[in-house]
Amino acid sequence: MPSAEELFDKADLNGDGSITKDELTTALNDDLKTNYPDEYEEYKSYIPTIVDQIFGSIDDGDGSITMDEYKEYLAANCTTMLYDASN
Ligand SMILES: [Ca+2]
Repeated sequence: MPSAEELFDKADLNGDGSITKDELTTALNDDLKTNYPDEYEEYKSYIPTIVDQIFGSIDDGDGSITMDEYKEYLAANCTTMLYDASN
């Protein structure tokens, strides 16, 4: 199980410390092809929607996700998940 930081590094294709929509799209395509080769053709049409949802949740509006934004998102969502699980 890769850590959150490893996933971020994997998606940050040019290594500049932020993830653009193009980089996230490419990373999701690669991940889908590698892990779900049989479902890839079926699922790939959903990728733009997933990318838009992730950017809608994380991005502050500049079109790229930084490691700080990403960690804040994970931290906020972990808290929500723990809260939901404990109630
Ligand atoms: Ca980048």
